[in-house]
Amino acid sequence: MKAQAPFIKRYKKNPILTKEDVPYPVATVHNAGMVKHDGRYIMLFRSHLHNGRSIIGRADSEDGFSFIVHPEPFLAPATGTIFADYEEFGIEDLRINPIENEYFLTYSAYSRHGVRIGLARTKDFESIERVALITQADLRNVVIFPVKFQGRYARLDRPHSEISPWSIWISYSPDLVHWGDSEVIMKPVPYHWDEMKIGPGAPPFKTDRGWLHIYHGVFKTMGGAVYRLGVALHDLDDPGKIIGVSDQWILQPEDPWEVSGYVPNVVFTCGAVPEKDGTLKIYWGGADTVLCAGTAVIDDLVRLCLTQSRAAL
Ligand code: BMA
Repeated sequence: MKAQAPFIKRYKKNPILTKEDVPYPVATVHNAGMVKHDGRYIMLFRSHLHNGRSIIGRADSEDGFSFIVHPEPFLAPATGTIFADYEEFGIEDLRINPIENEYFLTYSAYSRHGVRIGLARTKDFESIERVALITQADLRNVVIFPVKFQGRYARLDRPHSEISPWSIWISYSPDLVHWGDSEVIMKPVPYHWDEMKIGPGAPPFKTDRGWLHIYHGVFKTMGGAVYRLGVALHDLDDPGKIIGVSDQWILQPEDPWEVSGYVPNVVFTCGAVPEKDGTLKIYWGGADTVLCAGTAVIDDLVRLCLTQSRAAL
């Protein structure tokens, strides 16, 4: 049976978080890492400050839809360490990667040297330790699989290139700090909704049929770029092997706060929460201005990858 659109059902009270909900001055609230920790939903969201640079805030929720923002920012650019040199222009688009009873946070660190990825760790979201900068410039959107494959961690990322449209790569590591054996595994398709570039979105999570990865794809129009979300299924034992990629997008900008805002026509995800009942809560920034939520049936997304797939490469 074919899975039917809409694959993501928008929460009826979107947007779920705006700058008015934040108790310190910010211009936007978007692109949030998400996790369910000890039964509570924790959201680590990006905000532009009024100087155009970004920091990360924290909000908590009992039900995954109504969030209360903490009075102070969660993470701001580092000072006084090696990280400070690379976070000078701000930190953005944090992902929460659950690995071995800990959470590894991957975020974009911007500076005069380009954009790199910072890795930090926390067990409780109270004390956080920065571990390392795990990429050179220019690479973004790092998500890490929750388990090791033949003794090595695996991540998806997106290097910049002037020769080829920006694509999704995989790399491996023995210790989460040193990464290698990189390979390109998924590329945009010409004259397709993700023709301009693609990049990892939410950290992949396990299903019976494979690792499900929600990614973003971009199409350039006369009115600017349109950011949409798509879905791919990776082999359970070999995450570098893609079993299927949905030919169709699963979400596109449609609500007024997705179509217009700081950057028009953007839905961008950094996090989703799979639930025990087989549903998924997914979170996205609308027009780089507000945060939205929706739900999906995980099996529908898996079926979409298996039955209506385009080539990965
Ligand atoms: C990407 C990133 C995201 C942003 C998106 C749309 O390149 O910078 O943080 O949401 O563009 O502006």
